[in-house]
Amino acid sequence: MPELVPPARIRAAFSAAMSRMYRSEVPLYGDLLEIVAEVNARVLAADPALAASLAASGEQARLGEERHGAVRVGTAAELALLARIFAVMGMEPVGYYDLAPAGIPVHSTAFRATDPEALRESPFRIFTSLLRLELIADAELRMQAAAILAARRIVSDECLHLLDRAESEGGLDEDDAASFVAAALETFRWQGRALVDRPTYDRLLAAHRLVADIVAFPGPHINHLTPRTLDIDAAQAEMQRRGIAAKASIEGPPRRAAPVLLRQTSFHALSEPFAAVGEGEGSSHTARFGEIEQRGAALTPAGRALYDQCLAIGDFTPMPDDFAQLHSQGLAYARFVVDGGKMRAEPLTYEDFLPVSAAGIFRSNLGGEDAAGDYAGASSQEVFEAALGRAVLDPFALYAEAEERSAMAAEAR
Ligand code: OOG
Ligand code: NI
Repeated sequence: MPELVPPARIRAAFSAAMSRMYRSEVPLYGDLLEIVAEVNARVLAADPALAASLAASGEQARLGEERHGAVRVGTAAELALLARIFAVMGMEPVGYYDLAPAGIPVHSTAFRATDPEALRESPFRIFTSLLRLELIADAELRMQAAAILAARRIVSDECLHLLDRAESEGGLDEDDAASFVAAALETFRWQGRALVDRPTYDRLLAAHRLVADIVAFPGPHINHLTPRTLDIDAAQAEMQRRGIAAKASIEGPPRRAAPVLLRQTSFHALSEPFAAVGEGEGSSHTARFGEIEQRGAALTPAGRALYDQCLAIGDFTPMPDDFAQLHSQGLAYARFVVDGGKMRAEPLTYEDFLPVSAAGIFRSNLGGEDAAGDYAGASSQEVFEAALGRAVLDPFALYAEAEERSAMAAEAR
């Protein structure tokens, strides 16, 4: 029996391959990687305590590797297929994000590794959104979009074949894993051609820019890839200094001494040429961009409720700006380390996303505020899970479990 490759290694290889591909497709992403590497090196050199803490948690090693991506699919079948592909890489759907209240006709989950050890090996995650066609008002266009989506195939036969093998044999050997990564990558490549003619593209675009992005093309092209920085303000300033068209404001909490959750910024989407059916490469589509993020402590449900309140009033003073206080007040999760015989609580890194920030990122890359539709109606986690073919995992339960396990391990020492 050939040896099976651990899923974390397949995930790491896929993440690296995706990064190479995106760098060649969107060269500005390469500039972001450069900026983030420089800023991170500077922060670590200036802050030995932070460097020691990140080294102790194994996060320093993962830092240069760390990134998330985002893709958008059109049907339940496509979502379920991606879930199977990501499962081979040890990624499970965590959390439910409803973007409709923010005027974006999708709902989403994040595929990621769930236990701290696997996250250390490769934290790669992918924010995956499913189009809610039922939110498109024009019934005729809705039917046309459904027909286009039903006819396309986003995964190659080779990839499907390897997927079946991985599922029936419980994994892939070295050769198959390499072929699987290469085949899966093709699903997310920008192909520079539409499935539809120009008038149809224009009609989809008029319904919502996102509808065109999801429906008009052969597959779920990767729409951004995001490296993790230790100082997003410095990275944002450097983007502006280099003349990169950065988003005006940083999403998420303000700059704090004790970072929480997630802060994000992006550069605006590029115009990329594509060929509509019956035409040469005369059209252009604007959807793909670059983003950077800074990650802080994971908050408990109480901490998250406080964050949401602060965000709503635009004032973060009610949230203690000190990790020890956040933790002792039950607002943030901790990771326990033993240091000189003493147990110490360190922040547990937030591994997920924020719906309000995500909506801001979507909007800034879909042509501004006018990209917001008006979608009343209930959030539909059940519908999403039915499409996915399983329930999403509860992020809070994962953080609580990680905290508990680290406490047990620390006590045992
Ligand atoms: C996803 C936007 C959400 C984030 O970092 O919050 C996201 C998308 O544009 O498809 O990636
Ligand atoms: Ni993102």
